[in-house]
Formats: sequence, structure tokens, C-alpha cells
Amino acid sequence: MPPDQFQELSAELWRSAAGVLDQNWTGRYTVPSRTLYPHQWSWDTAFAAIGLAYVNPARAWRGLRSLFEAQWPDGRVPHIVFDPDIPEDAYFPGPRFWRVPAYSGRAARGSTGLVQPPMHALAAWEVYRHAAAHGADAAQQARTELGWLYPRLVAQQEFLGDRRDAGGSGLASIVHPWESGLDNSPSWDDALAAVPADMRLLDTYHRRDLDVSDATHRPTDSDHARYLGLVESYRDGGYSDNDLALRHGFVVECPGFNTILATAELALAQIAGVLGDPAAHRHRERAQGITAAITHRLWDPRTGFFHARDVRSGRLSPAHSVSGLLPLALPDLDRPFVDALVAAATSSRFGLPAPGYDRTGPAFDERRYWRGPIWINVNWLLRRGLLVHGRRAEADELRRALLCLVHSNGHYEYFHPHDGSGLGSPAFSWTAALSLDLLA
Ligand code: 2M8
Repeated sequence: MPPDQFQELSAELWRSAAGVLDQNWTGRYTVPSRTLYPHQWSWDTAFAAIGLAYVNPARAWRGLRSLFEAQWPDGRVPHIVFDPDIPEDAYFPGPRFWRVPAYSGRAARGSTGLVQPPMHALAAWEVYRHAAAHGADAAQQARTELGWLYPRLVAQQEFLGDRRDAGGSGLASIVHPWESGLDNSPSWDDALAAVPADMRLLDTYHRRDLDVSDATHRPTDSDHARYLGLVESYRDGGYSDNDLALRHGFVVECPGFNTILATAELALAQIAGVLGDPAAHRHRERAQGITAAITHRLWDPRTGFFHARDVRSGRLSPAHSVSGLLPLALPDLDRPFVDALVAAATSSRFGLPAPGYDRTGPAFDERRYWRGPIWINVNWLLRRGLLVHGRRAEADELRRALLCLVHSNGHYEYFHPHDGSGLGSPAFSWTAALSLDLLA
């Protein structure tokens, strides 16, 4: 595309992206989508902040603060914080299903008891880094907000690194596919096969997502029955993380989740430096420890790829999913792993922008959510990885491809991996927010 045409595209995309973020702002946080996800989601809030850093940093901080105000005393940051003004049936499963107890002597803000990838330290660092461009008041606010968030971000990391180290390997386990953020990725199929799908659960509840989205683009009913059963099991155990591998039906070490965990430690090291906290060194060490554990536990030399590990069975998932490419974002990853990941990302299995799952794999499904479509957030992380490892040409190409994809098709939630057409929600916050970052 000629440079002046690209400039025009950029200006249009900037305006439309800022418009989507405006439209999805509730006054306290940004919803992922008005139709499909009308509450506050955890990692969506972090991605929204990364874009708001350019157009409205005060909103970025407000959203992060609002999320961390719902942090549990044990440090977990809930994957959804429910808006009390939205009717119970606007999203399923809603607050009544989760039955989260009141804590710290204050009325519970309705939330779930699950978590999502801890993108927030990196987001806070990004908002801080860009604050000075908005003037002295914004820079002052950034410093104050960083000081407020830092101990909360540390508590979040400690929960994941300690309470969730179910395999004793130095990696955090997820206890539900929803915790990965890549809900129905084929990476979970083997571990989920051992979880009973109680279809009667679906007779008791109404799948609200199917009212507002095409059923062939969403997880299947049997997946959903397993999701609900896993929530019930975790909930009925009081959301306790004791003896997870013995008690709970789904305990998995995910390469993408743990990559983000390590990246968060590196962001915390930067934040600690700004705040004059001596912990920076410790954060860097933790990041190195997680990186070592990822390569030790999740790399399969036979496939030359990172795979999710089922802690209960000890087996690696055979699936090649985009989550196995994400360790590319680890700065301390050794060169042979980097080369193997770049080769996989640019091979016929993926190709950049990468789809959620191997295009040649048996479970590839071009429309079904995390089983084939292209998502902007994971590609944004891949681009960071390419830059971190000095793969400038591939990173620039990926950036242009992502911007053209969103410009031609709209700020969709996900995109068809062959023709790029938009799927899911049409005005999706992280697509818009990360487009702003890619444009900047
Ligand atoms: C999707 O997950 C939610 C459950 O958390 C759902 O399917 O209803 C995922 O794409 C997840 O990564 C995302 O955070 C969430 C909201 O955008 O939607």
C-alpha cells in the first residue's frame, strides 16, 4: 500500500477506535462489548487501558482502579466484576450463579472467583510511560495511581505464583478454561475430556450468549456444560486452592498465561524502580524463574513447540495453539526457542496474523471462537515478542497486516482466518484499544 494511502487509513482507524472506546465507557470502566459482555472483565480492562493511554489516561486509571477495588483479600483479581445495575439475565453465568461470599467486612461487589491472565502490571506500566505526553497533571496522576496499584499488583502475582502453583513447578495453574482467556481452545480438549458434561445443567440455565451471537461462532453446549460443572466444583469448595490437583477436575499449566505472569514481573520491576522500591531485583529474578519453568515444563522437543500441561495426568496437550507461540514475548527466552517459535508462527500451521489454533490441526474450526479465528490481543503480544527479539521486519509486517485487517473489516471481536471478515461482537474494546497502540 502506498504511504499516503496508509496515512489515510491510519487517521480513519484512529477515529473509529477512539469512538469504540468512548461508546464502551460506562463511567467507571470499559465493557468489552455492550451486547455480549456488559460487565467489567479483567484482562479486557488491561488491554483497554493500553489504548486509553493515548486518548484518555484518566479513564485507563479509573478502569484499573475499579477492577482492583474488587480484588479479594487473598490477592486474586476476579475475572468478571459485575455491574449491580445490569439485570441478572443480561449475562450468564451472572452473580447469583457464582455466590461469591462477602469479604473484608464489606458488602461484596458481585464478582466471579476465577482469574484471567495478569496483564495489568504491563498495562499500568504502559499508561504510566505515556502519561507525560498529556501534561504535568497527567504525569502526577500516573505516579499516584502507580503507587496505589503496585502493592495490589504484587498481591495478585503472589496469589498466582503461590496459591496457584498446583504442580509445584513454579508455574501458575488455571482451574477453568475461562481463566486462560482462550475459552474453547483445543489446548484444553484432552484435560476437559475427563470432566463430565452434565447436560442437565443446561436445562436449568439459559445461554444468553446464543441470543446475541451465532451458535456456530461460540463454544458448544457440551463445552458449556463442562464449564458450568467446573465452576460449581470450585465454588462448592469455597474457591479454595488447597490440594487442587487432587480435588478439582481441571488443573492446567498454560504457556500463554505463564508468559504473561513473567511479563508482569518484568513490568513490576520497572514500576518498583519508579517508586523507589528495592524489590525490582526480586521481580526480575521471578521472571527468570518462570521463564525457566516454562521451557522446562511446557516445551516438547518432539514437536518443537510449547504445549499446555495437564497437572492431573502429567500429559502435555497435543494441540498447537496460539498460546504456545506466546513465550516469544519472554525477553530471556533462549535463541533456539525463539527461532523455533518464529519458524512456527510464519509456517503453514499459523502464518501472521496468527489464528487461535493450527490451521492444519484436526480441531481447526474457522469460525468457532478460539478454535480458528484471528484475535488481535494475542497477535499484539506476538508482535511485542518479535520486537523484543529484534525481529523488526516480521514485527512491522504483522503490525501492518493487523491494522489493514481491522480497517477493512471493523473493530470486531475476532476475524475469519481466511477472508478476514469480522466475527462476534462488532464494537469490541480490545480490538479498538490495541489498534490505537499499533498506530501510535
Ligand atoms: C470471552 O470469555 C467470556 C468468559 O470469560 C465468555 O465467553 O463469555 C473470552 O474471549 C475472554 O478472553 C474475554 O476476556 C471475554 C470478554 O471479552 O470473553
